[in-house]
Amino acid sequence: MKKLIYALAAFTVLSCAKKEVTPPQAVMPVPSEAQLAWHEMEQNAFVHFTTNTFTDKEWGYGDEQPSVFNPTELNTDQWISALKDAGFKGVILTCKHHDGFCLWPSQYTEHSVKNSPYKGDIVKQVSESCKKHGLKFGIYLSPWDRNRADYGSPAYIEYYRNQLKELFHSYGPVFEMWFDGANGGDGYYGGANEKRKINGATYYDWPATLNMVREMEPNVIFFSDAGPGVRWVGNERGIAGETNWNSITPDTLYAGKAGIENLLGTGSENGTHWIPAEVDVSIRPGWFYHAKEDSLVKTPQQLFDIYMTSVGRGSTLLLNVPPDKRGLIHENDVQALKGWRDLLNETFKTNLAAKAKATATSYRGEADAYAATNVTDGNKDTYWATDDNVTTGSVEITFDKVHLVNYMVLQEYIKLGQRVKTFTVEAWKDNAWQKVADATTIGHKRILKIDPIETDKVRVNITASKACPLISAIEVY
Ligand code: FUL
Repeated sequence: MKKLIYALAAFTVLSCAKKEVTPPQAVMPVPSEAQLAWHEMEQNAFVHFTTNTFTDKEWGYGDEQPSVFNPTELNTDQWISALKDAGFKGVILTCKHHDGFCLWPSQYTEHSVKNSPYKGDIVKQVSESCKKHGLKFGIYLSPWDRNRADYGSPAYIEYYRNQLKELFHSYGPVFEMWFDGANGGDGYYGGANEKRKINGATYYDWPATLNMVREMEPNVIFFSDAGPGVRWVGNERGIAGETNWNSITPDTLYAGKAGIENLLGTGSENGTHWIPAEVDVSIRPGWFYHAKEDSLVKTPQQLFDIYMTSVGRGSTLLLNVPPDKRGLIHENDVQALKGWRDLLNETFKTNLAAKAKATATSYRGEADAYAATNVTDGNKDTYWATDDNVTTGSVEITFDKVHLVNYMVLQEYIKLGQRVKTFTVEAWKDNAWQKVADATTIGHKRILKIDPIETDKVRVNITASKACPLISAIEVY
């Protein structure tokens, strides 16, 4: 009897061991924890505000008098609550734009709010409003400074770094730091009124500056054209590539400038570094407020389209909403943001796939941990996966009844790398599968608009993938 019990126990142990399925290996590169958090933010706001708001310019020359900066009703709570209501998770403020005027009373220059009629510390106010409303705070500090006499010399680099220290020590935590690559050459430069050329590759000594900032804020995400945290998407129209790899090989960005915008938009399938594209675009034609553009604020539908070509293509949107001369977000912009939010809420209200039946052509080791139901369970940390040697496969989702389908939302489990190269979507109609979409990458999120179709089941076919696909969510609207 004893022997039999031992044998049974051994059998149970063995069969359990057999069921243990190893998790998929990462496909490099993978995002850092901070980059993952950035992906999940999806929607951040940019705020452009300086003397330009009062002089009606886009690029101040640097000779503006601080006295022109005079917002009479400034209320950063009004900005941040309007942005929060629209769904933004973070805000990046132009603490200093190319004209050199500082929105905080920096001890290193007289060219700041401290010498303007408005005396207050706007960086402080914005960072505090962000804290109050639960949004993250980010900093834009223009490297190009058209006001400084020392711009172009080593002294300016020290000035720039001192300002970074002031900002990071006084207004953190800072989730993202924006390094703008623009440099138009000419400027006031303390009265020299001339053109100054710097060597962009060497003058700023970015590695040293980045290290200095990392010491103050280890998790900060650095934006620049080429990263290292996030890259520019290559245009200011709100459009990421339909194929959008989060990876890119930084050196190729500099190797040949031709076609660089396209490369930034699409990334490279075999890029060596995880540097996802950030989509920066303004709600108005300009980055700064101009009364003449009050009628040109993007409509809710235009903002929805931008959402589709940014968040819907696996990027994070950085939408600029500039305060006006009063120091308020203009009524037209607030209205447009509201209308946009309503459109998003309405479109993505009822996920027809939530808790729906899901089956797959195969799943990893036939283990529940990797079954198709993971794509409809509403948990982003679980995913459908195939065996290592299987790089194609389908997931079928069956609804309770026939529904009208307009949108598909897919998500990859990017923690282990971006994999999917191509996929199609089909809907069951008239007793046959009809192809409704044909697409390439997924990444953090892919949203597809499809021609409305009445159906009771849909199928996602992964047709090519760098390694076994890992799909964490499929939603249907
Ligand atoms: C550009 C700047 O020159 C614009 O003024 C704006 O700040 C935009 C976001 O980046 O490079």
